[in-house]
Amino acid sequence: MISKHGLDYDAVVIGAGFSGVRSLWELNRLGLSAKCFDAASDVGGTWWWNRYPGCRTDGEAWVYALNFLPELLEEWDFTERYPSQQEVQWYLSRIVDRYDLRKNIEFDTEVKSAHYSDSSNAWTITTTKGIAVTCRYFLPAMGITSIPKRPSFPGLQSFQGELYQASTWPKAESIDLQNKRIGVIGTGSTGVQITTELAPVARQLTVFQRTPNYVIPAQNYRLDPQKIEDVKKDFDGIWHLAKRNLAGHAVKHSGKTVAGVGGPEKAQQLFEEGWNLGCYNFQLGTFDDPFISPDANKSAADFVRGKIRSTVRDPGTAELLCPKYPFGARRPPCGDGYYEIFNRENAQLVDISCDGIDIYEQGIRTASGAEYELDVIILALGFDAGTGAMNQIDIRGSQDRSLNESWAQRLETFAGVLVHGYPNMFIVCGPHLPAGNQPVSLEVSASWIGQTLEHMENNALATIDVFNEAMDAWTTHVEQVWQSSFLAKHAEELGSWFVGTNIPGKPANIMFYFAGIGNLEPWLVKERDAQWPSMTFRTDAEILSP
Ligand code: NA7
Repeated sequence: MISKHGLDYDAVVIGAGFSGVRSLWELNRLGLSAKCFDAASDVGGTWWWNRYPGCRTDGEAWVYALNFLPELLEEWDFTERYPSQQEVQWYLSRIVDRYDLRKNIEFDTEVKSAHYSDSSNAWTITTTKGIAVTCRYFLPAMGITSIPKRPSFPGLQSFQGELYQASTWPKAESIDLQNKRIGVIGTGSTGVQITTELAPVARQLTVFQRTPNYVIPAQNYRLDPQKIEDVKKDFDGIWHLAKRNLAGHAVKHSGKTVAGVGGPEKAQQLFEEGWNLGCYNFQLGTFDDPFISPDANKSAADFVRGKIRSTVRDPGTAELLCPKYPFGARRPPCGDGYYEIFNRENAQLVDISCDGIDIYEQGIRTASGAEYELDVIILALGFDAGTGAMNQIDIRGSQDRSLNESWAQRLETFAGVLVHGYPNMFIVCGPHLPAGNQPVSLEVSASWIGQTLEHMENNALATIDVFNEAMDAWTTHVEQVWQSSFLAKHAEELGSWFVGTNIPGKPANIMFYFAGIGNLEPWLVKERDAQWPSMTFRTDAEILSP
């Protein structure tokens, strides 16, 4: 397809994960020519890279999906409540083939820079392979967890066994971890999934824990035909619920407070019910106030700590696994059978909260001198989340302004989609979208981007830029929502990736919107319905004669 605007393409998308695929479909719908670059060798984005043992979603299958056409529902066929990495990657592959989008994607190609030219109103996108293409619309769709945190352990290169980083797990089928002495560094969602999966196959599994987390059972199960039919019948209802849930999950907020249910015994019973339903039912569906009221939070935290103590037989290990900070100040991982692992003969927990580690030829050594001989080390260190992927690219907007430098001062967007001074750049999935289940959030951002592009194309508008005041108003709102939570200061101190402080030297900035899609969507809908009053548009003629 030829660019309508005399450039190489009408649009360039970076990333072929959920948001990139969704954007390509939208661009196709509008009859715009598009090119998508992805560093991976196939579609999936984070679901292509994170092929570590045990990787699966912690969002339920019915909302970990795309939902822009009725046939997607008809053909929806996940097999588990929380789909595995392979299933999610296959799902996206099938969608790409279904809508003939593969031809638009250039795999194994990393984007190096994206520069906007004021005089030609074009973005030039260059790749590390030396490709340079021009386009009118630039759509970063790189998601929030694409850049792995780099390990900086002394001696890392000297290790003579097998070394894997979870988020760049090799594609080789031949990795055999059976009966090996495995060390896992990291106890976030990734580390929890790896630990649970590998404990039964390892000869010895050693988990190096710097900070304990509140791990909530996922309560995963296989989907039987009846469940699948129920989901398909109520798909709209499920998505309606997810859009109103603070974290984009199909869980109804209960309207109950811990103090208001008639005493601690009743509260305990409700926590237990949430625990048995799993993951976000416990976190978001049991009570409305654990993330608002310190007392309610303590009740939730005590409940989980009680579960840890009653599950883990060795009291010393149980205490090490009990977080001392408030529930939710870091993202609680979901995983079935995690705490039970520490009752196994072949599993041990090593507390490194006060003890640095280094890596030597045979394994891991703590600063206090203890040595752990290992055949395999797995790093599950997390991500440079939110802004990491965009900061890795040299993005320059109007007047050569660097996005990296702008965001180092303050992370600013309008509704997570536009940034003042970066005309025609539409972020599909990046910082400032609601925290939580990304497929639901990006459905909102991608369809709004499509509507805005349609408006521009239909009205011969060449550029869009958001007013600085509008961007400031949204950013201030995101910051105020975050600061109004008593969890904010704990998260910053704990080095949470919510604020970027898990990455040494990264300035603290709230990366996500904590008031949910139900509050984000009206900002975008109002904007569209009022004909984009917070945006300035220019025609081609205005660009040629400024
Ligand atoms: P997380 O949740 O950021 O967890 C990373 C883990 O790695 C965490 O336990 C960290 O300990 C640990 N870590 C990081 N650096 C070090 C060093 N230098 N030494 C020891 N331990 C370290 O990342 P995940 O990948 O598990 O999950 C991220 C999200 O991605 C997840 O919620 C899904 O949405 C997908 P710390 O806590 O910093 O002490």
